[in-house]
Amino acid sequence: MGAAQEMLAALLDGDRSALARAITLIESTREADAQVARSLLEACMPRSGNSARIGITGIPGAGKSTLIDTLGLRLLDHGHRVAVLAIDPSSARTGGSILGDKTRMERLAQHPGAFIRPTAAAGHLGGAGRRTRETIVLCEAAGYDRIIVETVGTGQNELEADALTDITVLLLIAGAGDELQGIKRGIMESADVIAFTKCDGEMLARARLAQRELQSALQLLAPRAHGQRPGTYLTSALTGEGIDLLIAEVERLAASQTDSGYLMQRRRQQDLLWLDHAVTEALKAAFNRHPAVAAALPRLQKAVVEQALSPFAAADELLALFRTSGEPHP
Ligand SMILES: Nc1nc2c(ncn2[C@@H]2O[C@H](COP(=O)(O)OP(=O)(O)OP(=O)(O)O)[C@@H](O)[C@H]2O)c(=O)[nH]1
Ligand SMILES: [Mg+2]
Repeated sequence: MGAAQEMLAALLDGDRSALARAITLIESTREADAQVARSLLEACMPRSGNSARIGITGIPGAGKSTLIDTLGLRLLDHGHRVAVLAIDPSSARTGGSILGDKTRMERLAQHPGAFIRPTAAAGHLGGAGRRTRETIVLCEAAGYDRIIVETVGTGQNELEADALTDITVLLLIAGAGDELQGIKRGIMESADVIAFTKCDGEMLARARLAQRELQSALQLLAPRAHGQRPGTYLTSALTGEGIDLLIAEVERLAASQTDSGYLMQRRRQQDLLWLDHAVTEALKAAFNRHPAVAAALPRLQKAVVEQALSPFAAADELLALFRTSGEPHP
């Protein structure tokens, strides 16, 4: 049995370190790893799809990781296996300082039924991890049935999280400023559940008020595709306030999405999106390694910078080179 087969067998057996190694392989940008990564993914596909995929989003410091720690432990108590994929937007800049997320989920990280994987957003458009979609598949094949994806809501990547998960939970801090938190149509419309965080101490009264305001604002929005407006919750990871209610709502939504057939429909729609992503990515990669393109690029970049050529004309020239010479099959 080859090393890849062994890794796959261990992964399917629920071995966390095999899962971690498999994800590293999937995330690898080395061309030599691509083939193995692909067959690993294909082998896991038929064993995936059986989890509830839950997106947790909110501005930096909203309390996402801390809430996930508490939430995750409850889900483990209910007999679930929990995987957390925390997408760290800072790592693209800092080169991967992800200890913050590890420490904020300390209790969960120590639990044998949980798996936590911080991933770098690494310049991927939309802010989700470059391989989060594939990572979800591997986690499900490894037996995790509650997948939590933590993303920072910067106003752009909620849609990306929406394309990865079944249910989006938007976290808000009461009184932190609506504009700042992206309380606009886009983010509101992609939320299935909205929870105020840190509802303890002095915050509780303020949060009650904010909840009432939010509920009337939500009446003005169109309901989501499955015909519901998001429920609003007051939670505290510190005191445990509202956590059980929040979990009950997420579980209720997951069950109703499955029963109504909405989940199937949504996931097939997501598959089409990912097909599109995969094609775009493969084309870009083929373009980048195309010898004639690579040879002409410095000259054309220089011409654009010197304003001798428009960016569009330069792109036309590169694409013409890509189409007419070199690799017959991109
Ligand atoms: N009082 C109180 N503080 C909280 C609660 N949850 C989180 N915090 C604090 O809020 C701060 C941010 O919490 P995180 O869980 O790291 O927030 P985050 O949204 O994951 O942050 P990023 O990952 O950096 O975007 C920390 O100092 C937490 O201790 C809570 O329920 N009550
Ligand atoms: Mg966090």
